[in-house]
Amino acid sequence: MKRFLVILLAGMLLLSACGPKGEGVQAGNFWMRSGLKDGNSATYMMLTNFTDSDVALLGASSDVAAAVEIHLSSVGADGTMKMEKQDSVGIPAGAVLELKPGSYHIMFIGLTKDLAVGDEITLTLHFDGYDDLTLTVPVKDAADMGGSGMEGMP
Ligand SMILES: [Cu+2]
Repeated sequence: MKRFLVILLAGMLLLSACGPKGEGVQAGNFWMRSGLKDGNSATYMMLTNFTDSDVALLGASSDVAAAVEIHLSSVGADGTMKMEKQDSVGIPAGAVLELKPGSYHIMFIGLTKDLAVGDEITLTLHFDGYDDLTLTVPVKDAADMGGSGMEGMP
C-alpha cells in the first residue's frame, strides 16, 4: 500500500510537470461593467477548473486600465461594502469560481477610455502553472445583468 502511494505520488508529480491536463481553466458568462475614462470598472465571470489539480488565479492584465487587480467585496461589520485586493484566488480541482457583483471581481482602476455598452475589451488572466487565458469581454449594462441592490458597487 505504501509502495502504491509512492508510485501514485510520483505519477502525479510527473503529470504536473507536463503542464495543463484536460481542458485547463475555462471562462464563461464574462461581462464588463460600463465606465468612464479615468474611472473604475469591473469584470465578472464563471471560471471552471477542468483539471484535477487546484489552480490559483494570480492576476489579470488589460490595456484599458492603468491597473487591473483581483478584488473581493464584502459587507463590513458596520454594514458598508468594502473591497480588498487578493494576491491570488484558489479554484479547487473540478470546481467553479464565480466572480460576481458583491463578491470576487476583476477590478479595473483608471480606465484609459470610456467603455460603453456594446464595446469589447481584451482581458488576459494569469494562473499559477497554467497558460494565460485571453478573453474578449463585452461591456454590458449592470442593470441588465441582475446587478440590482449593488448599483455602482463592484
Ligand atoms: Cu474592486
